[in-house]
Amino acid sequence: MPTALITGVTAGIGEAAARAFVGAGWKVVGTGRRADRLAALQEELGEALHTLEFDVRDEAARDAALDALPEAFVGIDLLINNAGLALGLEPAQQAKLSNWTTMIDTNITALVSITHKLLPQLIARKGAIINLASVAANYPYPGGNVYGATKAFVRQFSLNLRSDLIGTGVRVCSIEPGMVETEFTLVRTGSQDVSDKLYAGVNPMTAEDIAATMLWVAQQPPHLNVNALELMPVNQAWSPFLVHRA
Ligand code: 8X3
Repeated sequence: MPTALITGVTAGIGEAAARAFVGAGWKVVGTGRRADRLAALQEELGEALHTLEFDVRDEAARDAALDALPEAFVGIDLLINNAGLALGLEPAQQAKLSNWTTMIDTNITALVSITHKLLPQLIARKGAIINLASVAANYPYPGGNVYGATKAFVRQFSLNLRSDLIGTGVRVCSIEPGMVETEFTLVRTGSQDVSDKLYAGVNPMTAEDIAATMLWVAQQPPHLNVNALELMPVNQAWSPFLVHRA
């Protein structure tokens, strides 16, 4: 049974991915900050899941947890870098610097750091990495400023990893979803009402949709690498360029 390490399993896509991979017969190491949610998921998924409580930005806590994994979960075959967030939709000139640094610390620094830590075992096991980017990596939008830039980093880091890892057998994929109804917009705006209105009538993608896509990517034959996959709900597309007239 292969083992996947999934960051951020306490909600949304990460939680759905933990269910999907356990359901497909994988062992899962699931990380998150919220102990109550980790315990509920543990209760639900049983012994195929091992939960680790830490903030991905806390390298010391992360290393202590990863270095003490029980024997059955030692050796990661697939790293799913799911943990990440958006904070704020204000224009750059009104944004809080602390929101920007939190997004950079979580979406970039923590992702790079855990990838660096696990690369030796992923190479030894000819494993795989699935990084959660976003359509915001590929298209600018008002208020996307640092969030989109962090996801552009995730996409390009994924592609560059592939260049360096050629010959190792390690596969790397950047998953780039558009609108998925999760806690994402509540976290971004602090308002359940704003979140509900954003998704109303859109029939957005679900966490389960993206988890199923991740599982499909992981289940491809070892000679095939899905470099990047961009997904949107049918009811989301692009807008014309903004033009300001004086
Ligand atoms: C966020 C995607 O389309 O909700 O990663 O801005 S979208």
